[in-house]
Order: sequence, then structure tokens, then C-alpha cells
Amino acid sequence: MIETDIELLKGIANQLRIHSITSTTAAGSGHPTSCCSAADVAATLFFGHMRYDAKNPHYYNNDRFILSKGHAAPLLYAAWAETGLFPVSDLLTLRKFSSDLEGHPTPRLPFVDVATGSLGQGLSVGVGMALAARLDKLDYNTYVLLGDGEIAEGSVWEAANIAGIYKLNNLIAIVDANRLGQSQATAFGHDIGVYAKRFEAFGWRVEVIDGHDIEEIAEVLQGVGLDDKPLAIIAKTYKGAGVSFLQDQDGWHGKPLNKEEAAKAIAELQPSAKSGIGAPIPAPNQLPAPNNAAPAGYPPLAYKLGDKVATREAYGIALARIGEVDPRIVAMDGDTKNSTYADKFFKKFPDRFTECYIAEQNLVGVATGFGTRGKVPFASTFATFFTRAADQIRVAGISQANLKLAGSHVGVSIGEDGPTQMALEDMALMRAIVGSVVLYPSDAVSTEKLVEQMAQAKGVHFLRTSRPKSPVIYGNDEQFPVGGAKVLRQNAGDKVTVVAAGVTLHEALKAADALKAEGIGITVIDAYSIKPLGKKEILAAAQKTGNTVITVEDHYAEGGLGDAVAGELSVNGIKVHKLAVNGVPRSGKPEELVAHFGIDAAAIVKKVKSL
Ligand SMILES: Cc1ncc(C[n+]2csc(CCOP(=O)(O)OP(=O)(O)O)c2C)c(N)n1
Ligand SMILES: [Mg+2]
Repeated sequence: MIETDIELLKGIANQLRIHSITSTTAAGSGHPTSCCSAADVAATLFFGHMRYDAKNPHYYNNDRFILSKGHAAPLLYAAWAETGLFPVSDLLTLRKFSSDLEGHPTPRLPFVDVATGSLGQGLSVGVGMALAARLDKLDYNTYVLLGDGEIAEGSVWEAANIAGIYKLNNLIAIVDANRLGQSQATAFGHDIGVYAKRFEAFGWRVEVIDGHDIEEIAEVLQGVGLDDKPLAIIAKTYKGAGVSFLQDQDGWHGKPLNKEEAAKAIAELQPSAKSGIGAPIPAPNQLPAPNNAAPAGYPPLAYKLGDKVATREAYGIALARIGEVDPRIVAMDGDTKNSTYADKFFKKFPDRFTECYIAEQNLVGVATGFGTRGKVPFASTFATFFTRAADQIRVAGISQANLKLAGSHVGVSIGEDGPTQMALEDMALMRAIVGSVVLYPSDAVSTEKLVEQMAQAKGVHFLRTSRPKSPVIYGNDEQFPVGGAKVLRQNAGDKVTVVAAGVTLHEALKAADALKAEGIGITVIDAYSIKPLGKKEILAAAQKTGNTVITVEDHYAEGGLGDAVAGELSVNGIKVHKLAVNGVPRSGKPEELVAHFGIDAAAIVKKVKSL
């Protein structure tokens, strides 16, 4: 902390309030009162406490700041404008189509690491960043500003739990306890001792302060990193603070002031407002840069055709193999690592693995946090449990995060564990994520090659792996470009093209053999790349089989492989007949279930004959 004059910080806080009001009034929408309550905290953090190179927001050892209560975006923008990063006049472009100063922060802006505003997600991302700092031996701190209404989200407490367990003393949560939420007061109002007890119970050091007393804010911030616990600062504040007719008033959430009201507010704030331009900002320590270089290639594979390996196991083998030469790779799991086989990576690289326990929203947030720090995070659990983190995955899409998800135990083919453990909606969800890539391998070689590509490409990737062992059907040098498909069986005179992936591919191959014995030829395609789909290969094959395609998938009929093929190829006149799981599944042997739900070789044979 630089000994910034307290009067200057008070002045900057008011300047930030003025900007927040002016920009939201110009935009005609926004949350000025949510900015005003946090203005003193923001001024103290940005103008004397946090160590960062304001001209280079991406510098790897800058302190990180996550505005988890993303609706206070105008305050964040005002703070960065006052550091001199961009002209203060730009603030008037808030929320306009041509401006990157969006309604809630997104990484279009260089000083925003992840999109926020879907409340309750910032602290998990902060945990990932704090863990990355530790791994990279960097001394930046991660500051997360949360609303008091926001911390009703369970995901906040998933993050608080793990931060306490891992003693993240480089992580600081600041709760802007302004008593109010959106439509009414928060459940606990200004009874903020409740929040202190909760954070303490999760192993945090807690400071309860007057969030408008700059001296007190600066003083507690001096204590960052002094012990081995994360620090929670519960700042008692007033929504709309600093403006007489807004302060602590109900009914002002998410409302801009009209021009007259804004003028009145500014008249109150202006006399004590001071510009932040030129205020001293502590420089970050110059430490060695982390090694986040992508390798040129990966060690070779050594499978034999016919080896029986589950794709989930091949995933673990792949991570351990490529992790050897790719220092960017880190992994995390939600207490299923012995099922997803992420434990193969954990055993080899314990320092690069984070056990996230059974808290999938936080699991995805932590991975996203690592991704912002140049790591390639692979998060794994049963595919169906990723659907709990649907919103975190959605926001990772918006953030264009580098996030790799590996979901195992898909479909009815898991068998005995029964319906609650079966992922049957995951492809629908993952396909719908903006910019996502969805991969569904059927053997060990294709799994491993796809994991390599997930590591080398940026963005949100989902790998769908299966529980049962399946034979290796590809040679070790086969390539599986994302957006491709493999034609495995094809002969002149084939009647229909069967498109399958994962376990159903092996059923399709069995069906092809059975039909061949009866003199009926079918084309079989491995659609290992669900999104983007291997459209070219599927279309070319379909056109040779009278435009007739059967899709077979261990997923519900809605939103999976069949819908992907139909959606992409109907414009070309291709007719798609879907074989997929319908109805509520049950326990049983995998073979019984794939037969019952009509996605096995016999069902394919029957369908082919019916056509
Ligand atoms: C997950 C989620 N649920 C609901 C909302 C809608 N919403 C936006 S702000 C807000 C109130 C937030 O209150 P608080 O966290 O106390 O922030 P304050 O504005 O008081 O600082 C709500 C309900 C949201 N953005 N995200
Ligand atoms: Mg509040």
C-alpha cells in the first residue's frame, strides 16, 4: 500500500460515483446505486492498494480484480478510466452497441478476465486464479467484490469452502453489505455478523468494517496475506451512498437517474470529488513469467487394435501423457477422479491437480479461473453432473474461456447405477453453448487424439466419454480432425448410412456385419465430432444411400447427435431417422438397457430393414 492521502481517496470515490451516475443516466439504464455503495472500496483498492500495471492490464503478475456483482460495471469502468487506461469521456458510451463497455463486464475489455453478472460465479473463478498464482509462484492477489444479495447463491459457499480448505491467503472476498437486493432487502439486512460467522465457519479470516470509512478499508487491506487463510471483508455500506435522496432507499435498484436527479446528485458529490489520474498505483513485483508455452507435439500412443479400453480411461491416460510435455495442463475433478480416470493425471502431477470435492458449479468456475491465467484446465466428473453447472458453462462461453470439460458415464450404457447417474441431456446442453466444441469418441485412440486437440485449441470443449470398455478400432497414427467424421464401412449399393458415436458406433458395426451376412450393405460413420459436425463426410455418404440416414445415440432424442445431423443436413434433402433413448431409464445390464431403448445392433438391423 502506498500512503495515498485519505482525502484523495475520498475524492476519487466520489468521482467514481459521479461517473457511475452520469454514464447510467446517459445510457438510460443501469445500476448506479449498486455502484455508489462500493465506490469507497473500489477507490481504495484501485488507487493505492492493488499492485498492478494500469497500462498493461494483462501483465501476468498484476493483482486481479473480479467484479462478481457485475451489475456494478459502471463503477469498474470508471475506476479503469480514472487510472488513465482509456479516456473518461468513453464512459458515456456505456451499454451502447458500438462500445465494449457492456451492461455487465465481459472480457471484450482487457481488464476483465471473465464475464460476470450472473451472480454467484466470481468467487469460484477467483479460487482458480489464486491457485494458479500459487502454482506459478507469482505473488499477485485476487480480489473479488460480491453483493450481499449475491451471497445467497450456493456456488459462493462452494467456493468459500474450497478456499478455506486450500488456505488461499492470496484470495480476498469483499462483500458490499448494503442491506438491499433487487426487489427488497436481503434476508439478513444489516445484521452482517451472520456473514462473518459463515465465512469463519469455512476457514476464512474475517474483518467487519464500515465500508465507507476509507481509513478502515485501507487498514484491513494491509492485512492481506498476513496469515494462512483467505480474507473476507464484510463492508457495511449503504446502497446509493453519497447521495442524500438515494442512500439506503428501497426501490432504486437498477434505475438510472433522470437528468434533473443526476444533476442534483452530482451537485452533492462534486465539491469533494477528485480525479484519480496521476494517483500513485503500486507496481507489481517483476517475477519470472510462468511457463505457459504450448508444446509442438505430444508423445506417441501405443495401443493395439482390439485392446479393450473404456474411453473414460483413455481420457486419463491421455491427460497424463500430454501433461508430461505440456506445462499448461492442469486438472480438477469433483470427487470422481477414480471413475473419470483423472486420477492418472493426479498421481503423476499432484501439484497440478485440484480436488474440488462434490461441488460442480465451483469445479467449473475454478477451471475457468485457471484458464484465464494461461493454463489449459481439464475439469472432469460424470457428464450428467456438469449439467448442474449449466450456467457457469454458459457464462464461460460468453467469456470465450479456455475450458475443457470431460464428462464420463454417459447414457444408459452405464447400466446398473441407474437413471440419476446417466447423462442423457449433456449433448443438448453442451451443443447449445456459444462457440463450444462437442466431441464423442468411440475408442481409446480417437479419445487420446481428441484430448490433444482440446489442449491445443482455445475455447470451451466438451469430451463425452463412456463407462464400458470398447475395442480399439483405429491405428495409433490415425488423425481425428475436429469437424470431421470417419467412414468405417462403405460399399457400392449400400442401402442406408448409419451415423453413430461412442458405444453405439460399435453397435452399428455389429449391425453392419449382421446385415452383410444377409446381403444388405450399410455405410457406417463415426461422428466423433458432434459440434462442429463432420458434415461433409456424412453428406457425401448419405447422398450415395438415397439420402437416407439413421442416427443412433446413447442420449435422449432431443438435442443430441440425431438433431445435430438432421439440423445440419435437412437443407440438403437428407432424411434422418433417429434411434435414441426415450422414456425414463432404469437399472440393468448395459446390454439389456441399450436393447430396451432401441439403440443396439438389433434395433439398427430392424430399422434398416424397415426402411
Ligand atoms: C443468478 C442471478 N440471479 C438474479 C439476478 C438478477 N439480479 C441482478 S442484481 C440483483 C440483486 C443483487 O443484490 P446484491 O447482490 O445485494 O447487489 P447490490 O446491487 O445490492 O450491490 C439481482 C437479483 C442475476 N443477475 N443473477
Ligand atoms: Mg446488496
